[in-house]
Amino acid sequence: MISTNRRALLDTPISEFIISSEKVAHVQVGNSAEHALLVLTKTGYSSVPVLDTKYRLHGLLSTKMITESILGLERIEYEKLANIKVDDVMDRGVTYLKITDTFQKALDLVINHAFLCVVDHEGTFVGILTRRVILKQLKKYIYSVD
Ligand code: 2BA
Repeated sequence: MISTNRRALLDTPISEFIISSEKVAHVQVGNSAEHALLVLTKTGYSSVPVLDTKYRLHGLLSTKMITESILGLERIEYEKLANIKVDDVMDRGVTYLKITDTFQKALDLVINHAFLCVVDHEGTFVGILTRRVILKQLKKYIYSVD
């Protein structure tokens, strides 16, 4: 019985747990690092997806990536922010999930990633899956088996 429930959770499609794209803070390819820093600071998220106008996923951008790009020898060179583009500093090697992937795959990946971007069959960004949501589901499962 327990193992059946466990299998059921592991096989659950991730589509049930996604935070949909309209609720996800993001920046666009071509935005300046100055604008991106504003978005990151205002939303409070340490890292957000980088999308194009067709909502295709290009990478991830964090405050750390921006700060490192303006780090001079003795000071942070804030005046450079307006001339640096998101594309110049983002991480392009994004680990992502497909909408058809299961909870099991997400569980494996959230060990090393605070969140994962999710794309549909055409490669369009549909939202994110966060470590918080995965942990909540795991907690629910653990408390339900006795
Ligand atoms: P972080 O920004 O480093 O946030 C780590 C955890 O801190 C979050 O875990 C959440 O529990 C809490 N937190 C941070 N900012 C918050 C806020 N503005 N409102 C509510 N809670 C906040 P998770 O929820 O598991 O999220 C993991 C990561 O996913 C976040 O890392 C962030 O990079 C990204 N993320 C989550 N929700 C997002 C959204 N709506 N838009 C863009 N990125 C999001």
